[in-house]
Amino acid sequence: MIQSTICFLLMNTSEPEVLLGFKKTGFGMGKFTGIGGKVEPGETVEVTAIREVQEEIGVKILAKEMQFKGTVTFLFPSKMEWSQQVSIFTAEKWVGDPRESNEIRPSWFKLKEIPYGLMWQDAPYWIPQIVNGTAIQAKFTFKHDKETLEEAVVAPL
Ligand code: 6U4
Repeated sequence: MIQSTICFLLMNTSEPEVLLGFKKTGFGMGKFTGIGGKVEPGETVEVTAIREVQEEIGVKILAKEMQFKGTVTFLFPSKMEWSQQVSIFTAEKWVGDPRESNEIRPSWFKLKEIPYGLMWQDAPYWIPQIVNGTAIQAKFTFKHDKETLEEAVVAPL
């Protein structure tokens, strides 16, 4: 199965915010999620998470400033090549200001204003825990239409 990553940048001010990326092309086009992508041969998931954030929003994160927050598996039985195991990270420190790329338009959201209606259907089941600092292990199975959830299983890590 594909291995991939998602990293959420968190701004811990009096009203905490999370950075989400609007996917402009390819897989998940038109939806918001954290910043990430597929693990390339020879990479650790940490290296992938750092590389994808650099490539997609131009921000540098140091390995020691990234926290592993668990694993989420997305299963698409009607299109197994989309199924992926995603390592989830958060970071509260980075260098540079997020900027738009060909693939992603980044935006900050207050935690209470995360646009779940514009995200994958699994998002409200696991992203609240992640942005609140809880590590999880989760598995989501999609129906034949590859959009609607068939099953959601979420547990603390
Ligand atoms: P390419 O175009 O292949 O170079 P790459 O950036 O390596 O793209 P991409 O964008 O296909 O990979 O990676 C998929 C991204 O989508 C990963 O960050 C994981 C994320 N993702 C996949 N399924 C998801 C789902 N159901 N809900 C969610 N994020 C999902 O919130």
